[in-house]
Amino acid sequence: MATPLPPPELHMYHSTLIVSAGFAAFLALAGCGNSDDKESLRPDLAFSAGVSATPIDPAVGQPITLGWTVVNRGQKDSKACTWRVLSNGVTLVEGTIAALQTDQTTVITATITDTPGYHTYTVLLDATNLINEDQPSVAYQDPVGVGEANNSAAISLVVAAASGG
Ligand SMILES: [Ca+2]
Ligand SMILES: [Ca+2]
Repeated sequence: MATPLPPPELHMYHSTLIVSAGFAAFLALAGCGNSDDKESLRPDLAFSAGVSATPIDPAVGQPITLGWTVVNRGQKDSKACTWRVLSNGVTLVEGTIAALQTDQTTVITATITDTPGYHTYTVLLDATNLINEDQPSVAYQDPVGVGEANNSAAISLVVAAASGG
């Protein structure tokens, strides 16, 4: 017995679906969460410099603006994802990193206040790990860190107690 071929009308329908713009739109909408895993080129969000703070010597109650620049140094565009600022493992503030093309950057600022004392603020990129940034490509050379390992940076500040009194 020979193996029966699929019905010709089904085969034709399948081929038409693959090349249709409708299917491409469906992939873009429904496949955005996992499509990275199937490709060798991936985004890689990273800090293009460290985290800055203004002022660098804040007093208690004074707003502190943290700033950093995110670059997509991978070989594929990234979708929008989440950044967070943590102190002692607690999220102080979070926001959205816009979708970035390869080599595109975006500047992000976050304003916090804190109690007196020495504090370390850690900024996490792609904090919910929405984007697969592991770089399987052999050709990918990274002098700083690879993929998921370069998604955090920190700054430490001393917040002064209220003066006088
Ligand atoms: Ca990264
Ligand atoms: Ca990630």
